[in-house]
Amino acid sequence: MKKPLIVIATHNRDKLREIRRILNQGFLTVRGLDDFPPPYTVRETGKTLEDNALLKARKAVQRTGQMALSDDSGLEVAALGGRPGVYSARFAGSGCSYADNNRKILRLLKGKKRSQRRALFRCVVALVTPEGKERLFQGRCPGWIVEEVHGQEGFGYDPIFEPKGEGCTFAELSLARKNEISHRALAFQRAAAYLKSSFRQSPKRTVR
Ligand code: ITT
Repeated sequence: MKKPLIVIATHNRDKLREIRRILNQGFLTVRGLDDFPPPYTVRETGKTLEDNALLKARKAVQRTGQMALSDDSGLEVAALGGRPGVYSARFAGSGCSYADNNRKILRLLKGKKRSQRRALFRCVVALVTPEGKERLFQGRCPGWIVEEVHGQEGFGYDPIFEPKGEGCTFAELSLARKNEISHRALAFQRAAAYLKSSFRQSPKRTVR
C-alpha cells in the first residue's frame, strides 16, 4: 500500500535534516517545503511555541494540500527569566546569526556559577491534517549554558548548551546521539508513534 505523505513545515535546512533522520521509520514519505515551490514565509506572531507551531503547520497544509508537521523550538534560560524562549531565532536582533545569539547569551551569563546557568530546550510539534485535525506533542531537554562555545556539530545554540548527563555540548555530540536525547527528537518521536498507531487503526490512512 502507498505510504502516507507528510510535509515538514520548515525552511530551516538544519532542522529538516534532523527531522528526516528522526522520522526515518519507513512508514511515511517525508517531504520538505522545498518540494512544494514557490517558497513562502510565515510570520511567527504567536506568543508561545504552541501558537507558532500551529501557525506553521496550518499554512503548510493550505499551501500543499497535504498533512503537515511543524515544530517550534526555543531555549529557556532560567537566569534570564526563560528568555530567549519563543524569540530564540532573533534574540540578538533581526538578521542576526547563530553566533550573534550565542555571544549574547554568554555575555548575559558572564560570571554566573554553574547552578545559575540552568537552561531547557523545549520543542512543540504540531500535526495538522487537510481535514482540520490538530494535535500537539512536546519534548524537553534540560541542561546548562557552558562558559564558552564548544564543538562544530549541529546548529543554533548547540555550541553553548550542555544537555544533562552528556558532559559536553550538543555541538560536540554526533547527530545520531543528539537525535536520541534532544527536545526535537522526543517531540517528533511522540508524533511518529501517534501517526503510526493512527494509520494502523485506519484503513484510509487518516489520523484520529
Ligand atoms: P522554522 O520556523 O522555519 O522551522 P526557525 O529557525 O525559526 O525555523 P525555530 O523557531 O523552531 O526555528 O527555532 C528558533 C531558534 O532556536 C533556531 O533558529 C535556533 O537558533 C534555535 N534552536 C532550535 N532548535 C535548536 C537546536 O536543536 N539546537 C540549537 N539551537 C536550536
